[in-house]
Amino acid sequence: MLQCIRTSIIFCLFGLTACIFQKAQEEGPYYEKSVRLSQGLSLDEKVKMAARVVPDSQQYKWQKLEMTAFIHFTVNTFTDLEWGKGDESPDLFNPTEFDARQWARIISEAGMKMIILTCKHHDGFCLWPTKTTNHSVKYSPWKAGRGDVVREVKEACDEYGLKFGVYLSPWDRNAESYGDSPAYNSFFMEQLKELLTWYGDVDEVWFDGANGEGPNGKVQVYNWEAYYRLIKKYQPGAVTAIMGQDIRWVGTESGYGRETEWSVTAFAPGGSGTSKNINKQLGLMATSEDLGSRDIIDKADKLFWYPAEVDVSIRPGWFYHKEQDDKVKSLEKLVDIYFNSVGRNAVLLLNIPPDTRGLIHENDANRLKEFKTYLDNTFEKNIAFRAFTRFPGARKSVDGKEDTYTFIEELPAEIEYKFPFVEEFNIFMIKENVSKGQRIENFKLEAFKNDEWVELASSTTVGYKKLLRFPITKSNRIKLTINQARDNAMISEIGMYLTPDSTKLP
Ligand code: FUL
Repeated sequence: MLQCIRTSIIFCLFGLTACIFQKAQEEGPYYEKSVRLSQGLSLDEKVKMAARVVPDSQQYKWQKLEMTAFIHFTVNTFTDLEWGKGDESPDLFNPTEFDARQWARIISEAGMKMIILTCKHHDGFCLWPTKTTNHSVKYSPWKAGRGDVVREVKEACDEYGLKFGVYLSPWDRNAESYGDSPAYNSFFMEQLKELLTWYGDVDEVWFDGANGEGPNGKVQVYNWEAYYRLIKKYQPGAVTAIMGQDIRWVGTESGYGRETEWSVTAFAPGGSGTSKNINKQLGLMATSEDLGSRDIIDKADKLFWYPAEVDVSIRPGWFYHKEQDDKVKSLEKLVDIYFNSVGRNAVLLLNIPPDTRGLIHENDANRLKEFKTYLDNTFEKNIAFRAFTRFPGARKSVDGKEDTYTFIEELPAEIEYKFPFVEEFNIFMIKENVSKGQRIENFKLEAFKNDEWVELASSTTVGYKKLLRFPITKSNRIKLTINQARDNAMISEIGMYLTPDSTKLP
């Protein structure tokens, strides 16, 4: 009898746990990278499908990098130009103290996780000893033509634990074949193949959208699909960006993403004819304000996981210009950019152009140090870590673990968090579990002050990470309200922080 009771209790407990466990889960399906919306679906059905479009593993890994670095370096560095004409002599390329390890050290110490190098910019000069043209480092005086910038950068990235990406400009103002489409496509693919096969792992391939006419006004028709196939063949782990299939240009070069930034868009990736047609039909461009609202979803036949990358230079130009030495962006500006890129569901790609010595200039290096110190001091202590909460499962949003999350079925949901002491804070962070899709459409944050709830901030989308700033507030209770979501909401983490110097910075 006793045994029987014991067994029943165990069963009941087991059932209860299973029930609680089930509540924190949801049934599929999920759609990796894209989903087709068949005709006749209601808007609600379409929105639910949008909520279940998820990144593939490469896109998810990429998103977690948060901050990455761009390096613009080529003959332009020596001619003081932004866009070389393509007729520059390789003799011009001669950095006197070239040191890729200095770049990688400064960049990794600044907390960035990858370097994307302009292996070839629009002027066509190749930073590696390519076999495809004489317009390269091989024909320059640097290291008597025996140097290879790409190799040195890749080796430095490996040494400092950084990922490595290649920028290869499709537009080439030097190549004779440019504009003779089949000939240039095979020339370009040969260059791409060298970059993909000579240097080990490549993590991102960046195809610029800037494009001009070839000699005699000839227009080059790129074979994007063939380029993508080549990348899949030789570097299946790489993401392709901008005129690629995985990562979207945010649409500005100012460092600012959208407040409402959906990683699921109706905007079709890449440069293929099919994508162009879809985008033309929907009237969408990378710069459009809205790429993924309910209105857009309603018109779309297909949705894509296509997250945003925010590229911006630390100086006014993409390339080094001596007269810009005192125009390195201020700490305040860099911090603002951080909150409006990483803090708006995007990855920041910050350009740091080496100078004619082949070194990152002291002014840029010092600013990056200040930037890192600011970020460390700000995000060192999460006041909300292990906060007390009665909302079922909400402790998982303050446990400091990425892979656990608070699962919310009923909306609106009010989640209150209580801290052991009254604290000061002026930054709120919230992250969604985007491995299961991006869903939150509207939320607000309040603090309990003088016997009432006071609104601190509110916003629309969350995605991988949203950061919101507000005046310094003192309290030991905050309340997060998720007003609207496309499906069950899943909050992987929240944070409350205090900026170290809030008089200087917003
Ligand atoms: C643009 C280019 O034209 C600029 O020179 C720079 O490389 C920037 C990142 O992309 O399209």
